[in-house]
Amino acid sequence: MNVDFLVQALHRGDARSVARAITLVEEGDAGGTAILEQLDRERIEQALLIGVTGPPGAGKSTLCAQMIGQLRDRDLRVGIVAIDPSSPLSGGAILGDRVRMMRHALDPGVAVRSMATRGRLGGLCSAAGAAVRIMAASGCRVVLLETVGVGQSEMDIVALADITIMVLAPGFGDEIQAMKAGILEVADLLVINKADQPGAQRLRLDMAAALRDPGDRQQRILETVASEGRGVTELLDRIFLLEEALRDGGALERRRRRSRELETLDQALELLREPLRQRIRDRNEKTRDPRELAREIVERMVIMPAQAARNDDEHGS
Ligand SMILES: Nc1nc2c(ncn2[C@@H]2O[C@H](COP(=O)(O)OP(=O)(O)OP(=O)(O)O)[C@@H](O)[C@H]2O)c(=O)[nH]1
Ligand SMILES: [Mg+2]
Repeated sequence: MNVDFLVQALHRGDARSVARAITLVEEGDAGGTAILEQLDRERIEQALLIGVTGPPGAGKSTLCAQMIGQLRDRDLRVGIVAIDPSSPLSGGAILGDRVRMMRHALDPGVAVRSMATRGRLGGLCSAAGAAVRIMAASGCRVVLLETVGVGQSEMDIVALADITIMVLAPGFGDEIQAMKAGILEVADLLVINKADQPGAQRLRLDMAAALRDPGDRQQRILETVASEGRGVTELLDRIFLLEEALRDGGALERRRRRSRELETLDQALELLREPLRQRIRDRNEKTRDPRELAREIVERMVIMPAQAARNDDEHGS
Protein backbone atom coordinates (compact mmCIF):
# COMPACT_ATOMS: atom_id res chain seq x y z
CA MET A 1 0.00 0.00 0.00
CA ASN A 2 1.38 3.36 -1.01
CA VAL A 3 0.54 6.02 1.57
CA ASP A 4 1.22 9.01 -0.68
CA PHE A 5 -1.03 7.61 -3.37
CA LEU A 6 -3.80 6.95 -0.86
CA VAL A 7 -3.51 10.45 0.59
CA GLN A 8 -3.73 11.99 -2.87
CA ALA A 9 -6.79 9.95 -3.73
CA LEU A 10 -8.55 10.80 -0.51
CA HIS A 11 -7.82 14.47 -0.99
CA ARG A 12 -9.56 14.13 -4.35
CA GLY A 13 -12.57 12.82 -2.45
CA ASP A 14 -12.23 9.20 -3.52
CA ALA A 15 -14.65 7.29 -1.28
CA ARG A 16 -12.75 4.01 -1.25
CA SER A 17 -9.55 5.73 -0.18
CA VAL A 18 -11.39 7.46 2.63
CA ALA A 19 -12.71 4.13 3.86
CA ARG A 20 -9.32 2.46 3.49
CA ALA A 21 -7.55 5.23 5.41
CA ILE A 22 -10.01 4.99 8.29
CA THR A 23 -9.55 1.22 8.41
CA LEU A 24 -5.76 1.58 8.55
CA VAL A 25 -6.05 3.98 11.46
CA GLU A 26 -8.51 1.74 13.26
CA GLU A 27 -6.20 -1.22 12.89
CA GLY A 28 -3.33 0.74 14.38
CA ASP A 29 -1.35 0.37 11.16
CA ALA A 30 1.74 2.58 10.84
CA GLY A 31 0.40 3.70 7.45
CA GLY A 32 -2.60 5.14 9.28
CA THR A 33 -0.40 7.43 11.32
CA ALA A 34 1.47 8.52 8.21
CA ILE A 35 -1.81 9.35 6.50
CA LEU A 36 -3.09 11.41 9.42
CA GLU A 37 0.09 13.47 9.38
CA GLN A 38 -0.33 14.36 5.72
CA LEU A 39 -3.97 15.44 5.83
CA ASP A 40 -4.96 18.85 4.50
CA ARG A 41 -5.00 21.01 7.66
CA GLU A 42 -6.92 23.82 6.06
CA ARG A 43 -9.84 21.63 5.09
CA ILE A 44 -9.90 20.13 8.57
CA GLU A 45 -9.96 23.61 10.03
CA GLN A 46 -12.84 24.63 7.77
CA ALA A 47 -15.01 21.58 8.37
CA LEU A 48 -17.72 21.63 10.99
CA LEU A 49 -18.19 18.64 13.27
CA ILE A 50 -21.75 18.27 14.51
CA GLY A 51 -22.43 15.83 17.33
CA VAL A 52 -25.91 14.34 17.23
CA THR A 53 -26.95 12.54 20.38
CA GLY A 54 -30.07 11.57 22.30
CA PRO A 55 -31.88 8.53 23.64
CA PRO A 56 -32.20 5.40 21.47
CA GLY A 57 -35.03 5.68 19.01
CA ALA A 58 -35.48 9.45 19.30
CA GLY A 59 -34.89 9.78 15.57
CA LYS A 60 -31.21 10.70 15.37
CA SER A 61 -30.48 8.61 12.28
CA THR A 62 -33.61 9.80 10.51
CA LEU A 63 -32.70 13.39 11.27
CA CYS A 64 -29.09 12.88 10.16
CA ALA A 65 -30.28 11.38 6.89
CA GLN A 66 -32.48 14.44 6.34
CA MET A 67 -29.69 16.85 7.16
CA ILE A 68 -27.42 15.01 4.74
CA GLY A 69 -30.05 15.35 2.03
CA GLN A 70 -30.35 19.09 2.55
CA LEU A 71 -26.62 19.64 2.78
CA ARG A 72 -26.23 17.81 -0.52
CA ASP A 73 -28.90 20.08 -1.98
CA ARG A 74 -26.70 22.97 -0.89
CA ASP A 75 -23.94 21.28 -2.82
CA LEU A 76 -21.84 20.49 0.25
CA ARG A 77 -20.01 17.23 0.76
CA VAL A 78 -20.93 15.51 4.00
CA GLY A 79 -19.49 12.79 6.17
CA ILE A 80 -21.12 10.81 8.91
CA VAL A 81 -19.61 8.68 11.63
CA ALA A 82 -22.17 6.64 13.55
CA ILE A 83 -21.15 5.15 16.85
CA ASP A 84 -23.09 1.93 17.06
CA PRO A 85 -23.62 0.65 20.55
CA SER A 86 -24.49 -2.77 19.05
CA SER A 87 -27.18 -2.91 21.64
CA PRO A 88 -30.33 -4.97 21.28
CA LEU A 89 -32.05 -2.34 23.44
CA SER A 90 -32.00 0.13 20.62
CA GLY A 91 -34.95 -0.50 18.33
CA GLY A 92 -33.94 1.91 15.58
CA ALA A 93 -31.86 1.18 12.55
CA ILE A 94 -28.20 2.08 12.73
CA LEU A 95 -27.33 5.10 10.80
CA GLY A 96 -25.68 3.31 7.93
CA ASP A 97 -28.94 1.53 7.20
CA ARG A 98 -30.92 4.70 7.35
CA VAL A 99 -28.59 6.56 5.06
CA ARG A 100 -28.73 3.66 2.64
CA MET A 101 -32.50 3.67 2.84
CA MET A 102 -32.53 7.28 1.84
CA ARG A 103 -31.10 8.37 -1.45
CA HIS A 104 -27.48 8.69 -0.38
CA ALA A 105 -26.37 5.13 -0.94
CA LEU A 106 -24.48 5.77 -4.13
CA ASP A 107 -23.78 9.45 -3.68
CA PRO A 108 -19.99 9.92 -3.80
CA GLY A 109 -20.49 13.22 -1.94
CA VAL A 110 -21.45 11.37 1.24
CA ALA A 111 -18.94 9.45 3.36
CA VAL A 112 -20.50 6.97 5.80
CA ARG A 113 -18.79 5.01 8.53
CA SER A 114 -20.05 3.18 11.56
CA MET A 115 -17.96 2.19 14.55
CA ALA A 116 -18.98 -0.41 17.08
CA THR A 117 -18.54 0.17 20.77
CA ARG A 118 -18.97 -3.49 21.61
CA GLY A 119 -15.84 -5.35 22.62
CA ARG A 120 -13.92 -2.14 22.88
CA LEU A 121 -12.35 -0.81 26.04
CA GLY A 122 -10.94 2.46 24.85
CA GLY A 123 -9.66 4.24 21.81
CA LEU A 124 -13.09 5.00 20.40
CA CYS A 125 -12.76 8.74 20.83
CA SER A 126 -9.46 8.72 19.11
CA ALA A 127 -10.66 6.46 16.28
CA ALA A 128 -13.76 8.60 15.75
CA GLY A 129 -11.69 11.80 15.80
CA ALA A 130 -9.32 10.42 13.20
CA ALA A 131 -12.19 9.28 10.96
CA VAL A 132 -13.69 12.75 11.17
CA ARG A 133 -10.40 14.38 10.12
CA ILE A 134 -10.00 11.99 7.22
CA MET A 135 -13.49 12.81 6.00
CA ALA A 136 -12.91 16.54 6.47
CA ALA A 137 -9.63 16.35 4.54
CA SER A 138 -11.43 14.52 1.75
CA GLY A 139 -13.58 17.60 1.28
CA CYS A 140 -16.53 17.13 3.64
CA ARG A 141 -17.65 20.58 4.73
CA VAL A 142 -19.78 19.03 7.47
CA VAL A 143 -19.24 15.81 9.39
CA LEU A 144 -22.00 14.40 11.58
CA LEU A 145 -21.18 12.24 14.57
CA GLU A 146 -24.18 10.20 15.70
CA THR A 147 -24.08 8.59 19.09
CA VAL A 148 -26.70 7.28 21.50
CA GLY A 149 -26.55 9.55 24.52
CA VAL A 150 -26.64 7.09 27.34
CA GLY A 151 -23.25 6.38 28.86
CA GLN A 152 -20.14 8.30 29.77
CA SER A 153 -18.16 7.03 26.81
CA GLU A 154 -20.81 8.37 24.45
CA MET A 155 -20.70 11.70 26.23
CA ASP A 156 -16.93 11.75 25.79
CA ILE A 157 -17.37 11.25 22.08
CA VAL A 158 -19.90 14.04 21.91
CA ALA A 159 -17.33 16.31 23.51
CA LEU A 160 -15.27 15.97 20.31
CA ALA A 161 -17.88 17.93 18.36
CA ASP A 162 -17.80 21.62 17.53
CA ILE A 163 -21.55 21.84 17.96
CA THR A 164 -23.75 19.34 19.76
CA ILE A 165 -27.40 18.78 19.10
CA MET A 166 -29.52 16.71 21.43
CA VAL A 167 -32.42 14.93 19.79
CA LEU A 168 -35.34 14.33 22.12
CA ALA A 169 -38.78 12.93 21.43
CA PRO A 170 -42.01 12.50 23.35
CA GLY A 171 -42.33 9.16 25.06
CA PHE A 172 -38.85 9.14 26.55
CA GLY A 173 -39.82 10.77 29.84
CA ASP A 174 -37.62 8.72 32.13
CA GLU A 175 -34.52 8.76 29.98
CA ILE A 176 -34.85 12.48 29.46
CA GLN A 177 -35.35 13.21 33.16
CA ALA A 178 -32.28 11.14 33.96
CA MET A 179 -30.22 12.95 31.35
CA LYS A 180 -31.59 16.44 31.89
CA ALA A 181 -28.68 18.07 33.68
CA GLY A 182 -26.24 16.53 31.21
CA ILE A 183 -28.41 17.55 28.26
CA LEU A 184 -28.47 21.18 29.21
CA GLU A 185 -24.77 21.15 29.84
CA VAL A 186 -23.57 19.56 26.61
CA ALA A 187 -26.22 20.49 24.06
CA ASP A 188 -25.98 23.67 22.04
CA LEU A 189 -29.33 22.92 20.47
CA LEU A 190 -32.23 20.88 21.79
CA VAL A 191 -34.24 19.31 19.02
CA ILE A 192 -37.71 18.11 19.93
CA ASN A 193 -38.21 15.53 17.21
CA LYS A 194 -41.44 13.65 16.47
CA ALA A 195 -43.25 16.94 16.88
CA ASP A 196 -46.14 15.20 15.11
CA GLN A 197 -46.63 12.97 18.13
CA PRO A 198 -48.70 13.71 21.23
CA GLY A 199 -46.56 14.93 24.08
CA ALA A 200 -44.22 17.05 21.95
CA GLN A 201 -45.68 20.30 23.27
CA ARG A 202 -45.34 19.08 26.84
CA LEU A 203 -41.72 18.10 26.25
CA ARG A 204 -40.99 21.47 24.75
CA LEU A 205 -42.45 23.29 27.77
CA ASP A 206 -40.53 21.01 30.06
CA MET A 207 -37.21 21.73 28.35
CA ALA A 208 -38.02 25.43 28.16
CA ALA A 209 -38.67 25.48 31.90
CA ALA A 210 -35.30 23.89 32.49
CA LEU A 211 -33.60 26.69 30.58
CA ARG A 212 -33.68 29.77 32.78
CA ASP A 213 -32.73 32.38 30.22
CA PRO A 214 -35.59 33.36 27.86
CA GLY A 215 -33.11 34.12 25.06
CA ASP A 216 -31.76 30.62 25.46
CA ARG A 217 -35.23 29.16 25.08
CA GLN A 218 -35.68 31.03 21.81
CA GLN A 219 -32.33 30.05 20.43
CA ARG A 220 -31.65 26.59 21.73
CA ILE A 221 -34.96 24.75 21.28
CA LEU A 222 -36.26 23.62 17.89
CA GLU A 223 -38.92 21.23 16.69
CA THR A 224 -38.61 18.73 13.87
CA VAL A 225 -40.51 15.90 12.25
CA ALA A 226 -37.51 14.09 10.88
CA SER A 227 -39.56 11.40 9.17
CA GLU A 228 -41.11 14.12 6.97
CA GLY A 229 -38.14 16.47 6.84
CA ARG A 230 -39.99 19.21 8.68
CA GLY A 231 -37.86 21.73 10.59
CA VAL A 232 -34.62 20.50 9.07
CA THR A 233 -33.88 23.64 7.07
CA GLU A 234 -34.36 25.77 10.19
CA LEU A 235 -32.10 23.44 12.12
CA LEU A 236 -29.31 23.70 9.57
CA ASP A 237 -29.66 27.47 9.34
CA ARG A 238 -29.41 27.69 13.12
CA ILE A 239 -26.35 25.44 13.11
CA PHE A 240 -24.50 27.56 10.54
CA LEU A 241 -25.34 30.76 12.43
CA LEU A 242 -23.98 29.23 15.58
CA GLU A 243 -20.86 28.10 13.74
CA GLU A 244 -20.22 31.66 12.62
CA ALA A 245 -20.64 32.99 16.14
CA LEU A 246 -18.34 30.34 17.57
CA ARG A 247 -15.66 31.00 14.97
CA ASP A 248 -15.83 34.76 15.41
CA GLY A 249 -15.75 34.67 19.18
CA GLY A 250 -12.84 32.24 19.40
CA ALA A 251 -15.01 29.67 21.18
CA LEU A 252 -14.56 27.18 18.36
CA GLU A 253 -10.81 27.23 18.83
CA ARG A 254 -11.24 26.62 22.55
CA ARG A 255 -13.62 23.73 21.92
CA ARG A 256 -11.19 22.19 19.47
CA ARG A 257 -8.33 22.45 21.89
CA ARG A 258 -10.39 20.59 24.49
CA SER A 259 -11.36 18.00 21.96
CA ARG A 260 -7.72 17.43 20.95
CA GLU A 261 -6.84 16.93 24.61
CA LEU A 262 -9.60 14.40 25.01
CA GLU A 263 -8.54 12.46 21.96
CA THR A 264 -4.90 12.50 22.97
CA LEU A 265 -5.74 11.20 26.43
CA ASP A 266 -7.90 8.46 24.98
CA GLN A 267 -5.16 7.34 22.63
CA ALA A 268 -2.44 7.59 25.28
CA LEU A 269 -4.42 5.31 27.58
CA GLU A 270 -4.99 2.97 24.68
CA LEU A 271 -1.26 2.78 23.96
CA LEU A 272 -0.57 2.04 27.61
CA ARG A 273 -3.05 -0.79 27.90
CA GLU A 274 -0.91 -3.61 26.49
CA PRO A 275 2.44 -2.67 28.08
CA LEU A 276 0.66 -2.30 31.41
CA ARG A 277 -0.99 -5.67 31.08
CA GLN A 278 2.40 -7.19 30.33
CA ARG A 279 4.05 -5.56 33.31
CA ILE A 280 1.31 -6.69 35.65
CA ARG A 281 1.67 -10.23 34.39
CA ASP A 282 5.45 -10.09 34.71
CA ARG A 283 5.26 -8.96 38.32
CA ASN A 284 3.19 -12.01 39.13
CA GLU A 285 2.24 -10.58 42.53
CA LYS A 286 0.13 -12.82 44.68
CA THR A 287 -0.38 -10.91 47.88
CA ARG A 288 -0.09 -7.16 47.27
CA ASP A 289 -3.23 -5.13 47.12
CA PRO A 290 -4.12 -4.40 43.48
CA ARG A 291 -4.61 -0.68 44.07
CA GLU A 292 -1.22 -0.31 45.63
CA LEU A 293 0.41 -2.44 42.97
CA ALA A 294 -1.24 -0.40 40.22
CA ARG A 295 -0.01 2.85 41.72
CA GLU A 296 3.52 1.52 41.95
CA ILE A 297 3.59 0.16 38.42
CA VAL A 298 2.25 3.38 36.93
CA GLU A 299 4.63 5.48 38.97
CA ARG A 300 7.60 3.46 37.78
CA MET A 301 6.41 3.52 34.23
CA VAL A 302 5.54 7.18 33.95
CA ILE A 303 7.81 8.90 36.43
CA MET A 304 10.75 6.61 36.82
CA PRO A 305 12.10 6.16 33.31
CA ALA A 306 13.65 9.63 33.27
CA GLN A 307 15.02 9.19 36.74
CA ALA A 308 16.13 5.66 36.03
CA ALA A 309 18.05 6.93 33.02
CA ARG A 310 19.80 9.52 35.19
CA ASN A 311 20.62 6.86 37.77
CA ASP A 312 21.97 4.61 35.06
CA ASP A 313 24.19 7.43 33.86
CA GLU A 314 25.55 8.04 37.31
CA HIS A 315 26.17 4.39 37.98
CA GLY A 316 27.50 3.81 34.51
CA SER A 317 30.23 6.46 34.66
N1 LIG B 1 -43.70 9.90 14.01
C1 LIG B 1 -42.42 10.13 13.84
N2 LIG B 1 -41.55 9.10 13.77
C2 LIG B 1 -40.25 9.36 13.59
C3 LIG B 1 -39.77 10.68 13.44
N3 LIG B 1 -38.44 10.63 13.28
C4 LIG B 1 -38.09 9.34 13.32
N4 LIG B 1 -39.17 8.56 13.50
C5 LIG B 1 -39.21 7.10 13.62
O1 LIG B 1 -38.64 6.72 14.87
C6 LIG B 1 -37.95 5.47 14.75
C7 LIG B 1 -36.53 5.59 15.24
O2 LIG B 1 -35.81 6.43 14.36
P1 LIG B 1 -34.22 6.40 14.25
O3 LIG B 1 -33.85 7.50 13.34
O4 LIG B 1 -33.75 5.04 13.91
O5 LIG B 1 -33.82 6.75 15.73
P2 LIG B 1 -32.35 6.78 16.38
O6 LIG B 1 -32.41 7.83 17.42
O7 LIG B 1 -31.33 6.90 15.34
O8 LIG B 1 -32.29 5.36 17.04
P3 LIG B 1 -30.98 4.56 17.55
O9 LIG B 1 -29.89 4.75 16.53
O10 LIG B 1 -31.45 3.16 17.66
O11 LIG B 1 -30.64 5.15 18.87
C8 LIG B 1 -38.04 5.09 13.28
O12 LIG B 1 -39.08 4.18 13.12
C9 LIG B 1 -38.34 6.40 12.59
O13 LIG B 1 -39.04 6.23 11.39
C10 LIG B 1 -40.71 11.75 13.50
O14 LIG B 1 -40.38 12.93 13.42
N5 LIG B 1 -42.02 11.42 13.71
MG1 LIG C 1 -29.60 5.69 14.91
